[in-house]
Amino acid sequence: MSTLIVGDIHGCWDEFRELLDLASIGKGDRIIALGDIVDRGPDSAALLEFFRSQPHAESLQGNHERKHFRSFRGELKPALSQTLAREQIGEQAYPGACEFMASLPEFIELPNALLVHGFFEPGVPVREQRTTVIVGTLSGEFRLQRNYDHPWYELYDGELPIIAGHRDYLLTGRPLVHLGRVFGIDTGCCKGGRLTGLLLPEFRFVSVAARKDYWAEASVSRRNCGPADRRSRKPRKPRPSVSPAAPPRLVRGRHLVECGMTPGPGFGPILQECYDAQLAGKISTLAEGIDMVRARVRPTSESTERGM
Ligand SMILES: [Mn+2]
Repeated sequence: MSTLIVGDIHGCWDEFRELLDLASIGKGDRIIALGDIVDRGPDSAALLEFFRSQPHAESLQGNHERKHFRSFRGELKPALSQTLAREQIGEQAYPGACEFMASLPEFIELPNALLVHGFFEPGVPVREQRTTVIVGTLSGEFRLQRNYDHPWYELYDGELPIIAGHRDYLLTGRPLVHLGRVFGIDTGCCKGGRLTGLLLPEFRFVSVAARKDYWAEASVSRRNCGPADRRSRKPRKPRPSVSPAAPPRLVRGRHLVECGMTPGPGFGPILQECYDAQLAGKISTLAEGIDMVRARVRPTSESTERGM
């Protein structure tokens, strides 16, 4: 019997089915999603249905499931990704879906690995971890940033190898593996990356490419074409002009690698800067994007590259 651990699916039903086929998962095998099965992608409802109904499948609670049941209880305002998923799920099914999402565990301890959606605070036993840290909310992330000067995965001191989702640390479509003990397997499927799984007990990766950048498409089309009352009620700050079909990113993680940079958490801000420049019309070809990366990295390459 195999156990397939799956990174953040975010409503990407087609890629999830393809991953199960690729990993040759049958009814006798176990499937555990690391949470964030809903939001951003095209079919949150199908994922919820699958994990509610299949006895050999279970999911952790991610920060997105948490946002659903907390906003349903009136504890916070739903963001666009919850509003869109709620439409996919339907009003009739939504209360039950929230109840299911609230019932999901914050971690699962297997004999050979610890599974969490978000982060892990060093020196704290798993049962005493704060919910915000282990489920991966922003306040949990800020707590770690305030109190530690290294990313959590460099400080991980638990007994078992840990498998986490939530952050696409490398933005190259490849998972993060730190010292063979920490596996970060969210590889940004809903944003046009890949859906990654890890097969236990052998710790073998399986991965499929996303069919498209679902979140760019959904969020941009809703912002540009939302109901008139929604737009007029709350005027937004002017944004860089974005056409209804979000342009694909010119500069991607693999290009930073080609520029000689080592994959790491520093990739995110640089890639975002490049995409902002692209949307603002400052760069329009990959060559211009690479020039921008080189100009940004070169002046202080000795001092900054270590941080990447
Ligand atoms: Mn998450």
